[in-house]
Amino acid sequence: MRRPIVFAGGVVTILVAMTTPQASALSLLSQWPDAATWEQRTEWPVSLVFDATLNTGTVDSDSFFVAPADAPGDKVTGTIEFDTTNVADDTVIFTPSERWILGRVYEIHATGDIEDGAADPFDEVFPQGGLFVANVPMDLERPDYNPSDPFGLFINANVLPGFDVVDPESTDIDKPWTIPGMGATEAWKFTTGRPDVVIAIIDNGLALYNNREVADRLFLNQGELPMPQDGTDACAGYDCNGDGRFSASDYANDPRVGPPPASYPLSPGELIEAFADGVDNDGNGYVDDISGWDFLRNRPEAVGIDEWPEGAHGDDRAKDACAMADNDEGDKPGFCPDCTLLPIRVSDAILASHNAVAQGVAYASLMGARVGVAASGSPDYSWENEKVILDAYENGMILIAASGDELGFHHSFPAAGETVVSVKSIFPIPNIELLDFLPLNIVAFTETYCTNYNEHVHVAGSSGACSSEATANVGGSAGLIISRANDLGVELSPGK
Ligand SMILES: [Ca+2]
Ligand SMILES: [Ca+2]
Ligand SMILES: [Ca+2]
Ligand SMILES: [Ca+2]
Repeated sequence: MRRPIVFAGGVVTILVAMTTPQASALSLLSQWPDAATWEQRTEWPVSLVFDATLNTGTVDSDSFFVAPADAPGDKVTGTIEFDTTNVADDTVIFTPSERWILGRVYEIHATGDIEDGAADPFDEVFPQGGLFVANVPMDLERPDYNPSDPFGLFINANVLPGFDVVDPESTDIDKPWTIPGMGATEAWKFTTGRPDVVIAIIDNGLALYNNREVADRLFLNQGELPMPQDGTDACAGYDCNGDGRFSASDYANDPRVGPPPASYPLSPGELIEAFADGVDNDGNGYVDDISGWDFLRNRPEAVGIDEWPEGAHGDDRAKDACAMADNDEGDKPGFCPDCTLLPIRVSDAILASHNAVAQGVAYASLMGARVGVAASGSPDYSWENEKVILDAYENGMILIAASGDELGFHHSFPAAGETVVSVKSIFPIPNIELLDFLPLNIVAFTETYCTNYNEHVHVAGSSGACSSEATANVGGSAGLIISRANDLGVELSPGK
């Protein structure tokens, strides 16, 4: 019998075994996954193990259904596989016809008159608690492992490390040391982000707007765009396709918008092409700022030069923070896969002038961003620029910036600024050949070969490399925290 499970903050309380057992020869021995399962991939089936033989004739596709806990009407269809063992552990496997939605809380319901082998009905509510959360997207690349073997886990992405191998599911807020560290999968049990939480990537630009991982996460400035059309008819609102987000795909059936390049999704690039009219329609001082701004060239396309040696550094930061999950693309989702990205270009490399960064920060704040990610460093500094960053902070935007990658103790701006969260990088300890029986990579982190140690470091962020990736990962994490606060109606200031 499981103890009651209370999630952090007392948000959800699952009381198990609260129904009086009915007279039945049949009961559920176990359910997988259940609320205590720390990892459930979005494509995995659920299984129910009964403690006795089932009457196979009484189990069919109507016997069970699975639905989001907050929307029982949204039943997920699937197939029931009856694992006829005819021994005392008959198993029913429910395989969804589509993937579970990342981060949704699902509930398993029994509906039919299922009988055991002696024709006694099973009429209990699941005594183990029916909830589980699909918290690992299918586009997170990881080798197979045995979930029952804690040392069988190998981490090859920066999304999962930090969990407590002794008690990976702990959410006991009285024992914070038992709560897993920077494991996004734990946070995804509560939220995968919200469209109204905007994360500004203040960097050297995207590689291209049409990237499948970010195209439909990019911010659109409603004040510079006409109402989308469905054919010749104006849509009822800017969210034309009704997915809860105003993004490029809302113009998919708009005849004024040209098609994206072959095999690419529609992006703000096509909208700039179609709707840039040389007028600052929303009067914010930026002409045709449909999706971000380039402060280096002072124009509305925040796209960098991918072919340069440093590449489009900003593109990777955008993906670290917000790459879409479960879209058959990429090898890892962003930390906040359902937040919104505001691309702002301030440099052509990973060094940026403090002036340009401050302009980018001011613009991000103006457009309502709650998080700024500045994974670049400025060797210069001015108090006027620092004041701009302070204003953004007081206006509700938290700036997350890289401490730098020189393995040194010098101060790099904007990270060293008074109100800025400075991030250094750590990564899982690589396994050591002579000690390869020890899974070091899942139990501890180590210093990287790059990142700085200036006096102002606030957060050691996990990454695969240096402080840029760690900074964008922390930015995505901040997006998750703000999203969850918004869900709960909690006002979160940058200071909090
Ligand atoms: Ca939409
Ligand atoms: Ca404008
Ligand atoms: Ca315009
Ligand atoms: Ca993806």
